[in-house]
Amino acid sequence: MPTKVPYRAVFLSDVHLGSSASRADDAADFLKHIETPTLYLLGDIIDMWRLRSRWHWPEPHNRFVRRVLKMVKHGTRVLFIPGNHDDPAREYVGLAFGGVEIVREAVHQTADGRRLLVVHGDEADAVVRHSRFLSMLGGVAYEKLVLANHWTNRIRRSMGLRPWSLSMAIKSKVKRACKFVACFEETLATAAAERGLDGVICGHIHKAEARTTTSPHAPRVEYYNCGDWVESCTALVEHDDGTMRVLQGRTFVEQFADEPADETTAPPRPLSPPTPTRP
Ligand SMILES: [Mn+2]
Repeated sequence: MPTKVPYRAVFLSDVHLGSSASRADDAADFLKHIETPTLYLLGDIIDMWRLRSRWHWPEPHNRFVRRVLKMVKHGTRVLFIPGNHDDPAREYVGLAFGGVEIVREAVHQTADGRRLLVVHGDEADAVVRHSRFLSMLGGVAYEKLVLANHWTNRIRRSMGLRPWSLSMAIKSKVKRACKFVACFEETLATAAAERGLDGVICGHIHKAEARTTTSPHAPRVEYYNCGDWVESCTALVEHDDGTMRVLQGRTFVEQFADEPADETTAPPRPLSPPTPTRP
């Protein structure tokens, strides 16, 4: 019997099953070593956008699903809040599949009485909310831009002009991304504050966080983001006293390293680099 660490609640999001970038195996390993009365799956668990264009479902993705269902069987209440990548599931809000309850959002009460809004977070992402098409175009457009930059510079050089630097363009893109993250956090914290709640727990932007916001719009509102299982492999846990903490999944699992492997052995990772997944 593997050792399990008990938590009062566990939150994870953005596993992106169905995408080659998903670290489903790491996520399943993590679930194997925790026990909790309540598990929140905060959206983008299944990447239906990706599956629609190409079917990809290796064994570790099943392993993750089996882990979740096993937890249900052992008495864990599992709440699934669909995200933008698994938005077809939003049509099934109010229903349960295999004991997994599908809800639009939730309010989690911590051991010390704080009430936290639990959402995926794409509600705060204006680009995604107003035009999913535009955001899909964004990824393709970026790849095209890299290619176009090469040819643009060849032409510019042949005309005696200085090459146009893509790295400069990327830097400004990064600057805008920083602003976006701050804006995203503030939007959600404000939404929680407006509803008289103490904070928010979300995913979506693949950036784990646990902090108290200090913006004038949302003074002293807690902002938690459980990160993702595409790159960072992080989860958010609540301890028995109500303390919330971001856990790095792989570091967490390493403490159980000498235990026997799971019922299924994972095939080796593909050698080709996985396709990046956007929030
Ligand atoms: Mn998302």
